Amino acid sequence: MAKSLAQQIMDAHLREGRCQPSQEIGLAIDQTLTQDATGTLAALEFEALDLDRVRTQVSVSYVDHNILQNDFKNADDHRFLRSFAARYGLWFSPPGNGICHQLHMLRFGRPGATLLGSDSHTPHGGGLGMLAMGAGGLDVAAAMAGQPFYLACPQVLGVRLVGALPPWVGAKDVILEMLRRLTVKGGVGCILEYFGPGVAGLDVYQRSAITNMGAELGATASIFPSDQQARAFLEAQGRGSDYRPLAAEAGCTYDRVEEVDLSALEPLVACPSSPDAVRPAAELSGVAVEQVILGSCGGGSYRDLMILALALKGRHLAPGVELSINPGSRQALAQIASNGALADLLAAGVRLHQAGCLGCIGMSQAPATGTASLRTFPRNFPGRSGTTDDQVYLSGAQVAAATALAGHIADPRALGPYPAVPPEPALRLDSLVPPPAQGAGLEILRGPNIAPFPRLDALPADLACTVTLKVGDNITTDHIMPAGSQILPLRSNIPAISRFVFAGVDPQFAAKTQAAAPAAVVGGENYGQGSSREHAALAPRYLGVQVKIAKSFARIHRANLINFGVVPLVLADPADYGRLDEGQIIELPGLREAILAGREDLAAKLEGRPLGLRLLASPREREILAAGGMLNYIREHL
Ligand code: MIC
Ligand code: SF4
Repeated sequence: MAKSLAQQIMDAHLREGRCQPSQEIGLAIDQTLTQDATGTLAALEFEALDLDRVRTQVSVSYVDHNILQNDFKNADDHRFLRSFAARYGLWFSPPGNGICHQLHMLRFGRPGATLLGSDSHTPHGGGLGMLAMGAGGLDVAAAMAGQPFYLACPQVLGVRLVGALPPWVGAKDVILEMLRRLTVKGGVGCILEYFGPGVAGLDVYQRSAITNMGAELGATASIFPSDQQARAFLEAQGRGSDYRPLAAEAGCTYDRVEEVDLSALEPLVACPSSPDAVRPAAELSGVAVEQVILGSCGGGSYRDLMILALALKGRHLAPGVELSINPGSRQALAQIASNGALADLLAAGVRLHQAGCLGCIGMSQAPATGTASLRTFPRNFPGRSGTTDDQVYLSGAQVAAATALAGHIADPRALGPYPAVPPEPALRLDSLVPPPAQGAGLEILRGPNIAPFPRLDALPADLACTVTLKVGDNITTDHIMPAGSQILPLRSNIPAISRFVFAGVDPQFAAKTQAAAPAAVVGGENYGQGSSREHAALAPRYLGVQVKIAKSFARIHRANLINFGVVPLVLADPADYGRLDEGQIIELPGLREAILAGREDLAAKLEGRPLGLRLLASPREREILAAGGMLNYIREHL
């Protein structure tokens, strides 16, 4: 049978299992990436595996999320990561170099390879024909140790692109259209594979802007074929020899096909506070905007910067509007400096920041109270900007330019002729530190911000948990474990960061849960969508959360829960959600035995009356749960 591109790459990397719907498979991982905010835990977890060196083709440790050195904490983390990389054979990318996803594609991306990253936007690399997936730090640490990456075999959803993008309509509008149609849970359990006659006209920067935000659909990965555009991109990076043509086999069929006519798209905007609340920019001209930011992994590429610069050339920002630029990479910044575009941007009145995540993860750039902010970022979850009750809109560079010039959300098609983006200057600039040939004996530098990893107990035979919080649908890991400049510096310190679990939802959560432990949290559909941060599983576990009950779970968060011994249970009858409330006791007698026996339906009781709870997990996952998490499981098996 003719195979899709995703299937070909999965087959070439299949180490365990059979690729059949919802069966667990183990895929060999060629490359890994970590970033500082998830990377310190991943590094501590890798150390716990007691190996001498990483066992991948390439592993890179990027510093891009927290680059505000307010005190020793952040600098400690960077120093730790640099010394860890040297000791264990990883490349190291220091702060200021750029955002992991942008830089990884520029320097290491290789069509047909597998990439696992401890960041949910790792699918960015799919723009270059890679099978690139996000995961929790522990799964990435295991991949660094040469272990396969385990996941439920995804379905492959074909996205057939036809036509060509009209003037002032960009790649972001393609993925916003997908979000409008499929919603933030429409891609769960799927790889989105783009194909069709519309693909050839999109360059790799446009493709990766689309695959990047496939994460917002909940998709496992998104992928484009590797063709002349991929060749041109790799040649521009001085890596033409990494090119390899790849595409779906002729006549392949997909589990489902969605068709997008690029010619019919218009400039789109995601409204507060979800990436799928999509509306045409033309309908939002009543929204006054005081802050515009161009940047992030999915919106700060050379191409994005050029579109903004060309649109702003010879014009000036509207009075009262602030337009900030967070370049995606040092290279992109150098490129617009070398071709004069940076001077046009500065003349138009923009504020220039260093390359990095910055405001996208609430590290500075918080908007003023009661004002709207429009950003080219991938996410606008409530409060993520750092301002409570924020109103964050998402768009591509075209709408961002028009909005900054107008002072309200504006349709860029009124800006006149659409300028063509010139080819990128051949400037390959970064400060990547290669791994030394030998790392043994090198010291790992640990400051006081690097707290030891907490020990977790094995699952008890029986459990009775108190529900300490009930939340609704589409709860994000930003709700569970917020980021921002107060909390992000604590990512290497679980006892300290755990005080902030659900801080924006219920400030009493940490104290209540510790007092009531063992505890349970109840959620609705798509619980734990968004970021890959394993802190959203580990920190609640540290407080005493043993069970999470939801109508459904997002992929990465579910895997993280299992990795830290929190049992992810789904309601057999979603209507039972209405019966659950804070303060109730859920009894799970014989839980451990039931889990190990492979039972799906568990005999639970809510306040003495039966409650249908279901555990959908592979035999491997069940053993991990019984052991109290993956590190215990690995220790038991060594
Ligand atoms: C995000 O965009 O939410 C983040 C911050 O990059 C996260 C990673 C993290 O929380 O450190 C992600 O996407 O996984
Ligand atoms: Fe960084 Fe934002 Fe991209 Fe996450 S989505 S990696 S915070 S730029």
